[in-house]
Amino acid sequence: MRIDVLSIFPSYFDGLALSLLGKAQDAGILDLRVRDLREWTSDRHRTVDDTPYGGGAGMVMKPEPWGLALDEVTEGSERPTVIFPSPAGELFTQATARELSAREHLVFGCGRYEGIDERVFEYAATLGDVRLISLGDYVLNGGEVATMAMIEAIGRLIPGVVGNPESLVEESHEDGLLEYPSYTKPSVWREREVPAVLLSGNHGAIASWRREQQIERTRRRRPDLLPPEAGDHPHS
Ligand code: JDH
Repeated sequence: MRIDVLSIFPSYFDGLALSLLGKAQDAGILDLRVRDLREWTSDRHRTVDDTPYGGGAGMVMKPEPWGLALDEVTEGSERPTVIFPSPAGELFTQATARELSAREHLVFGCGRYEGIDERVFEYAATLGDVRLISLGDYVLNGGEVATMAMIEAIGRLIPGVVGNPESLVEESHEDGLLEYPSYTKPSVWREREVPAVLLSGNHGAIASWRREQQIERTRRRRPDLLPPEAGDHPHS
């Protein structure tokens, strides 16, 4: 998979190469290219922002550098997926990560200030499939942190990126439940004991206990993921 990132803060992405994604890049599974949007400016001050038409607070990213940058990084690409992180976008979920992990070429356009001139999204739609995606319902200062989170979530779904294939096998069950709690040695730590069932060697009992824990955690935090319980909907 090829991933291009356009940002005025390219050094944000240095950490990605250090983590598990670095190995994938060395192995040629992932081709991550981070570019400074200011490469596509031509004025003395390398300007990427301007005042908003219609007035209002803050600055807006001007379209010209974006147009040139998108032309260059999508050149010769069949049908890239162009992603603009945005607080107004569709919410990013594991299903989004899975869908995007199957694409051949992703381009992330990281906005700053109050966002990007709207015409950039229209123009990008002539080059590829455009997605406005939000990392979550809170306000960040720009698209970089959202892009890093999305690349990490997408990257670990690409075969060969995650070191331990078993951890992906477990996830691929995709039963929609949250994970069970994990423990390691020592079996007693600061007066806290590991649940006895996990030390029992009874693999059936362990599997049942873990499934119960998953259901209980899911009921507490994401009741929408569970089927309605019998007797849970009184009519009077
Ligand atoms: C991209 C610039 C900063 C800050 C206006 C929006 C009131 C607009 N989950 C996520 N949160 N934030 C982002 C994100 C933020 C970005 C950019 C992504 C580019 N910014 C910015 C404030 C506004 N504000 C909220 N309204 C309720 C108006 C942009 C993001 C993602 N992904």
